[in-house]
Amino acid sequence: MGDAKSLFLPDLERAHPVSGRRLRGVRLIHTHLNGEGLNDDDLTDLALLRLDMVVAVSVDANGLPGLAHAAHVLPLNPNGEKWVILEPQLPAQLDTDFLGLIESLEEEIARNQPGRSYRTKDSRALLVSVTTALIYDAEESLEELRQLALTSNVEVVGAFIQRRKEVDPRFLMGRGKMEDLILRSMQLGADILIFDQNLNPSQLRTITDMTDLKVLDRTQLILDIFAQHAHSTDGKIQVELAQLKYLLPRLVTKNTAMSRLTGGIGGRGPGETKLEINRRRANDRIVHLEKLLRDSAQSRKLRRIRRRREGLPIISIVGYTNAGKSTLLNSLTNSHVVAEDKLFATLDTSSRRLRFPREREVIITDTVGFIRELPTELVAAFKATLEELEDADLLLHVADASSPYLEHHIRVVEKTLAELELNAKLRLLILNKTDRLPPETAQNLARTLEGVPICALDRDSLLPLIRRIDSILWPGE
Ligand SMILES: Nc1nc2c(ncn2[C@@H]2O[C@H](COP(=O)(O)OP(=O)(O)OP(=O)(O)O)[C@@H](O)[C@H]2O)c(=O)[nH]1
Ligand SMILES: [Mg+2]
Repeated sequence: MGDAKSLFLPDLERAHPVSGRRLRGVRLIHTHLNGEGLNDDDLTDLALLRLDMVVAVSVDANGLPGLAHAAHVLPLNPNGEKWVILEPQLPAQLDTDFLGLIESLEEEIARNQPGRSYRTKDSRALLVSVTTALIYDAEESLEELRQLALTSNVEVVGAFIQRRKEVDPRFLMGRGKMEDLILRSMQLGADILIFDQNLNPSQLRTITDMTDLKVLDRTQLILDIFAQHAHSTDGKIQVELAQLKYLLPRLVTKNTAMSRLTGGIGGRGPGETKLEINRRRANDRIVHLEKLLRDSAQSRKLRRIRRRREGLPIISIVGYTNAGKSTLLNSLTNSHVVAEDKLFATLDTSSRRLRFPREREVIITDTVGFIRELPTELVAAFKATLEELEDADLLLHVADASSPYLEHHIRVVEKTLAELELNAKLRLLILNKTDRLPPETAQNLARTLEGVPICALDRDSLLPLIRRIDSILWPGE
């Protein structure tokens, strides 16, 4: 399999997929012609390829076998040791029960992974953040990533933050760190690495070249949730388009990497279908979907014209995801739009009529939530849904006042509105979930941020808001 200088390893994931096991079921036994023991490359292969064991037999000047050096990885341990190198022995004297050793190792690793269900493949993730940001910010962002993962029905088994002065645009993180990461994921029983930062195509390629774990980034995870939550025809088209456009430049030529993109999480298409990613077909599909969207743009336009003719003022609810937008729409209009403690529960716009005091009526619409670091292409993909916002006479910006990240969320929403060229619209900040705060805190926030405090779950708390909207829409009356 090699010569004096290098070793060629076949594509192990093809021949010996790891699925269901922790170790690969492959032992690498090779010779070292200069009589040296295990080197760094050997140990890297051991970890990255999840080998059961690596053995190097040294050879003396006469071509006779010298000592056999062997190493295997270790289960999660308090000292953070990654592997153990066994006492070197002459091959003829080796009396280790290798199979027994490996089986007990598998068992011990499994014991550290309670609740592992083999029926749901692809369900345990290790979250990774490689960042130049302060640890506090990285943790905030990772916490959100955890919520995203939960929404996507992925179990999170651990998190890994690496702070760097600069992030390398090609490699993201060094080989040594990558090795730690992959070993940790094996010890924790993770099948997926989810990166908090969006990976550019070359970063994704270097990482998938090093491991056969599934690799996703923040945007892919969000797209996966979108794919599960899109219901309307337009919504589904938009999601599939966004998925294809994001994934196409990231398609790695290796077939294995392709299948890693398609199966399970990250490969779910809208409406229970599987996302088909094949470079040539994908391009045709993009053209087709774009045409569909253009066609339905026409009927959306007619609908909007008809609505404007009715002359009712239009109010749109915007805000960070999970802030309580749908709950507010429901309470205001007594309706039953889906509202849940999940990120991106709402993807499709829905409109209701709302009756105001003095026999006045408005149309009020609920929209998809915003989130930090949503790539501009993704925002653009939602243009069709969001174009309704252009008609709005007033934007209600709902924020979760009980979130420790309130002010950050408000900034993200303002920034996204600016990107959508909606920042000239009249806006009213609403501080929701005040039931979770002491009353003075809510009052203080309302004063400093100039917002209206409400609890969207409690209709009685909405009266001041209704009066305020009334006075904005019909000033001086
Ligand atoms: N305690 C409390 N919980 C609230 C309040 N308003 C909403 N919630 C809860 O917050 C969660 C999210 O509410 P949604 O209305 O789905 O939020 P959303 O902004 O529409 O979220 P997405 O559509 O997912 O972006 C739900 O579990 C609601 O029950 C509130 O005033 N107080
Ligand atoms: Mg909603």
